[in-house]
Amino acid sequence: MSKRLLVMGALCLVACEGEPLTRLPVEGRFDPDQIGFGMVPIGLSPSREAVLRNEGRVNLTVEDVIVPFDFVVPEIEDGLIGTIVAPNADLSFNVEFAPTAEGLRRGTLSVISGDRTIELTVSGTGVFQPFATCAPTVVDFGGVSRGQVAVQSIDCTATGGDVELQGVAITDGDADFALSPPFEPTLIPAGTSTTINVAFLADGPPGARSGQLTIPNNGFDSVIELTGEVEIPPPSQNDISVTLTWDTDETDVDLHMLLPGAPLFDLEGGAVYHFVTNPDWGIPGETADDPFLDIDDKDGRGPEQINLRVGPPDQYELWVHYFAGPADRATQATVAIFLDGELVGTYEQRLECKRAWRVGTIDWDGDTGTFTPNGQTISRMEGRCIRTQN
Ligand SMILES: [Ca+2]
Ligand SMILES: [Ca+2]
Repeated sequence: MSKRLLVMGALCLVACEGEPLTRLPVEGRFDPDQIGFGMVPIGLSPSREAVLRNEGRVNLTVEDVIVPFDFVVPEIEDGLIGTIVAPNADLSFNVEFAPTAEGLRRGTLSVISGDRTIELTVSGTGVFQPFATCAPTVVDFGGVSRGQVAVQSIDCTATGGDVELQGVAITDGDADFALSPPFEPTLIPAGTSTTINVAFLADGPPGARSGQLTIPNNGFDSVIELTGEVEIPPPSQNDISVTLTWDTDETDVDLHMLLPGAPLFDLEGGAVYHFVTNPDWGIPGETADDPFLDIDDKDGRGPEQINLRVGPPDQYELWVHYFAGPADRATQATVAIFLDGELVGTYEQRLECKRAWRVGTIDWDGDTGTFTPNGQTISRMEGRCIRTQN
């Protein structure tokens, strides 16, 4: 056989239609290979994630899934059969335990792929016991401006008898979510409901947050997923808001705001800019009085934005530095300054690469402020200017 044919034969082991020269075995396993649900009140159906790993060199096709009595795989209704798992890839799906009677259930959940059966041991004990059903099980607070607090309610209803809720707590993400007010241990009489209020404390840089609320009841945990997104507060919610834009593509111009005496490019927390995006100003550990570089544009035109929600009385100096771009092309930078939600001025300056513009100084007394423009420009060492050849 020629070398070329040998190579094609090797490829056919995994890739060719029809009958391969040699059939490689399907290899897979569940990791972990058992799921225990513990005691579950009859009427509930908690869910756990099963992970099936393809450890072979050929695709693993889910041809059938055999599920023991009182367990449920909802994804079977949703196209699980026929799923192809590539070599070294994982397939995750949910397994629910929905006991219909008291006692231990233990069985084997099997995934069939070719002549291979991959097994997962599942177990749980059904118990007759009152329980609380809590809804919704997923709470999405949506977008909330930094500094705002959003509250949503979860209702828990006692089924099958009285239920005592004790130890309700934020078990993940307690910097972003809180029980508001704190939830004291509560006895819910059978057939009635109680309300748990959860707050999303939007703080820190813009972006997604997630957490979990755990509601233990009669030895069984209800877990509520919490999500929210911190949004940039609008100028009306900031004492000081400054936006920089410029008029060239593929150029990085930067906005800097400095405390009195702090140098440009200060790394000690006296300045907010792209190297130090959220220094602790004002009261140490208090976040409301800290500035944020909320938008950091590096590839041209901006906007780039600094916000300070609760500004301590002080003088804040604004600078704009042309950090990176073509050495032979200037850009027109524009700065818009909002104090207490009002636009107090828009200033423009033409800048070449590595030049810095001292825009001026904000005098802020804690309630209102004024802006005094400066207009000086200086050269800086920092920056990357690209020389183009003519
Ligand atoms: Ca920038
Ligand atoms: Ca602070």
